[in-house]
Amino acid sequence: MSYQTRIFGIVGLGYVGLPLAIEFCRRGFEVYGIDRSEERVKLLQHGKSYIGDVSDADVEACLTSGRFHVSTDYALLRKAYAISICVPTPLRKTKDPDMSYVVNAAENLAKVLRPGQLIILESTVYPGATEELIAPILEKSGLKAGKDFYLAFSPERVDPGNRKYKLTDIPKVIGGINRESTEKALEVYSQVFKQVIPLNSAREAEMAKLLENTFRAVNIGLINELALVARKMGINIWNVIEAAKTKPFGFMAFYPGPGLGGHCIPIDPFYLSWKAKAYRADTSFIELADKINSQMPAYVVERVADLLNQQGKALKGSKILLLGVAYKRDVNDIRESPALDIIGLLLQKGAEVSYNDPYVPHLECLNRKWQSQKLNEELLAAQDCVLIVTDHSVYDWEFIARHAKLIFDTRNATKGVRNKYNHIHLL
Ligand code: SAJ
Repeated sequence: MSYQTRIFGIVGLGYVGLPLAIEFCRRGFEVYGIDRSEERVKLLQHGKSYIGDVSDADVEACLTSGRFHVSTDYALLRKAYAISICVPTPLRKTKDPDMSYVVNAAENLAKVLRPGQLIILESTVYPGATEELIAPILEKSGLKAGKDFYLAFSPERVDPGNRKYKLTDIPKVIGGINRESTEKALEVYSQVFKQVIPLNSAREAEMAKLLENTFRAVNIGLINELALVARKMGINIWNVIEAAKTKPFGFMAFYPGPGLGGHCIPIDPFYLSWKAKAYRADTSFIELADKINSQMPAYVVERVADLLNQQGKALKGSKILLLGVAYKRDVNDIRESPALDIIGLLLQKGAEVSYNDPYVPHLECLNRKWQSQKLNEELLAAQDCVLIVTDHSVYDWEFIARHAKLIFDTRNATKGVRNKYNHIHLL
């Protein structure tokens, strides 16, 4: 590789872009990271990370190498050979894709694009977005996509908090808008990722990502529905899942929960269903899974109300402590967390709500500022119901079970201690 191809650019230094920047820098690339947030740029320039999976030392080491440059100015990207776009692709309130961040990045890139550069979109988008939306924007530079510059899609597969798989251990799928674009992207990414998987088009790569995450959303919806069915039948769904898991093939365990949180799973399937509508194609599984998953917070509140009712208590005026507000175990991210819906519903019914989450010291939601309460005997004993929403590994379930009067466990977190207590109830 000649020198200039060892210069890598990244637009968007969030939970996807920053780890990618660090990895490329570690591999000896000169890295130019662009973010629109002055604050983030300043933090990085001072060797500070704001992403859980990236330490200050990681950032410091890259800065010390002299090969890590961070700025808000896209002009620096003129020096880069390959440039990865890692900006958010959320949903609008109407559950339609919000492509504004990607469009903004592409428009800024078009102003600095040079012949021979390679652009790789990593943000999750609908099938066809790279070719139909991004390529024309970049061609405002006067350069032709696939000929004067190269363009590919490579889905981000960052799994926040996952200690088992390092970023570069996770195979990297790549699809270019033409063969040459795929080959150029493979050449670059194969220097950093252990395994790169070339596909025939950007659309295949876009669709692969949506399949991965729609698969999860639909299966989580399935197990949530079966959890409600099993409960009506007086069957412990958690034991049933453990039994089904003993089958060494043809089964993958999913678990019921309080709802579907995070920045991927509740969102990505709607990029697919939105585009499918343009082809008059049905995506009823996506809609159905969303309907079931979205109803889980209300179901949880209904169960808590029933449990209190059995003690002659109304939800109104009862003290409810949520354990965990993050969207999943051992992360500090509250995006789309079902805990927020549960808090809103409990407040609507007049409950006195508080929370503890060691990963989320404070929370702003429902026009209120909340602090994570110190988890001790007094706090637990004072509750009419302790509601386990996120089963962080740090929780001492024996201690919690011993001091709480009533527990509703939406994660089967108390499986190791439940047999000693009869005040613990399961989703
Ligand atoms: N959830 C359940 N039951 C399950 C699994 C998850 O209720 O059996 C809930 C979680 O509590 C959470 C939501 O679903 O609220 C999403 O959980 P997730 O395990 O899918 O975690 P995410 O959102 O961090 O998904 C990411 C995805 N990674 C990328 O998009 C790059 C996903 O593809 C990964 O498979 C997933 O991490 C993972 O395996 O951890």
